[in-house]
Amino acid sequence: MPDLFIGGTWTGAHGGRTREIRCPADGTPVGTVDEAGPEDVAAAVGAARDAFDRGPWPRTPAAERGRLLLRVARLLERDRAALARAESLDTGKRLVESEYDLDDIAACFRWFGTLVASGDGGRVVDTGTAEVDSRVVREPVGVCALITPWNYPLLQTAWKVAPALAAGSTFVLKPSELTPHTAIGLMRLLAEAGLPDGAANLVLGSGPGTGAPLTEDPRVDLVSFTGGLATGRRVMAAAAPTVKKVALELGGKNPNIVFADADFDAAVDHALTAAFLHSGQVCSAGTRLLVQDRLHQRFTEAVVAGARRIRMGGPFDPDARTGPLISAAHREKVERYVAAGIAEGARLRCGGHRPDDPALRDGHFYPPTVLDACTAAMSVVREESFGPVLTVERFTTEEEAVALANDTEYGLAGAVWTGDGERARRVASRVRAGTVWINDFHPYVPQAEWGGMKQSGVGRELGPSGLAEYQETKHIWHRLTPRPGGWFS
Ligand code: TXE
Repeated sequence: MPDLFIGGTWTGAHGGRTREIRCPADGTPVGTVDEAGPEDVAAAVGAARDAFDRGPWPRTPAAERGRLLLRVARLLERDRAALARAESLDTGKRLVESEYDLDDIAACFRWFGTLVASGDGGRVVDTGTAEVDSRVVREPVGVCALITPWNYPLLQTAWKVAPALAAGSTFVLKPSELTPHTAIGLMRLLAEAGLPDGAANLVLGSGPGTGAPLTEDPRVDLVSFTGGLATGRRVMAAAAPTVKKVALELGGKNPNIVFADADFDAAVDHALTAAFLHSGQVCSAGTRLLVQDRLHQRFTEAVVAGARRIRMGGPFDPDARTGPLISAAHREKVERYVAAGIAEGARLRCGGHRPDDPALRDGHFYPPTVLDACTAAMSVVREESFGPVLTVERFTTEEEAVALANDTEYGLAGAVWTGDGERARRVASRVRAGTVWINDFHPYVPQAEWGGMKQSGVGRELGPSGLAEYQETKHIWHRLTPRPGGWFS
């Protein structure tokens, strides 16, 4: 069956190009999918444009759009096992993590479905005269290009698809070329749920070959992108000539600040999850551990001991606690950052080389790695390696902790650990990031906004703002009894 979904029809790529997908855990072939080129992208944008300008979806009442999203949530729950398996084969991540993701994905559809169905119906503006009915309404933004990465393929897709559809917009989705299978699965569910043809379109392929033409097409109104900073800058530049709206989520170098009065065991446990969950391939990973001087030695030793105990393995290995990196090229990038850190004076405390275990030989595995004695000048501290690499820096005062935390061009997330509630709130308010956890790391809920300050991005996903990204506001001024204004007479 062909894999591109354009105007409600499954179709192959122009020229018949395909791409083979292999599991990062052991290199086994997972499937071969169609690879879209510029002609396919143009056709998909045309279908989305037509569905927006002439189709029923943007004109479907909000309550009905909400009901469709709730149907999609139920279908996701029905197909949870198969979709989780597909996600794990594409990404190499543990099956249990993909299953958690599927629960979050269904919850995301449910949240946006409920939010839009409860609709605010616009706002009446008091103009000071009964002769005018003035209201501000929300309308769908139009045709959206949704471009997603490989670390949480279906989850990040859901964060865009669900609000776009809730708003009544139409879209063309381009998932990462490395992890296309669950996007195909989602398109099938949207069609099964009764979404009109052309409202949802799927193209598969590389960034330059498929993603770039999508960001340049003048018929696209908004580009929502999650991925790396360098690509995000390119997407923004490509959107500029036709002044498309852009929403960007571009990762982070997230500080995890631990004061000496923190709950020691909880802070150590969460420092490990913060840095090594999904082998560090998480935009909000707590990669910069900032520890107060007098706790530094004991805390770092405990983190190193914990990191050494983390067992790596493939998606279906019940004893594994983390999986491989996404690709050979990505592992080499992580290795270069670790080597650069050591060359710049960091002290390697654990990890730092490929595993010897023959069972892991065919996968892109890289062990949890801790670098101590780091400084903010090092590239491994400043740039996103996006692997299981934790850097440790020390601070003495609260002032210093805040300065170190904010010494980054990113601003996605961060955490502060302390037993002092006053200090926790002070530090949380001073860390320039879109999410700050106090005595915790990583939880999120679809009701709360997610996104970055500084170069971590533009706009917010999730929460009411996540829906507003896919809407335009319009002021409608209605004079109830027309009469001349008299300005020139
Ligand atoms: O990401 P890209 P890559 C970071 C992480 C990682 C780095 C590079 O640091 O090491 O990015 O990863 C599509 N026009 N994050 O190269 O290139 C691409 O096909 C339009 C953080 O995999 O950003 C894919 O669908 N689209 C991040 C998507 O962009 C283009 C998650 C992301 O790929 C394009 C992943 C172009 N010119 C990586 N070039 C996070 N924020 O969570 C590529 N793409």
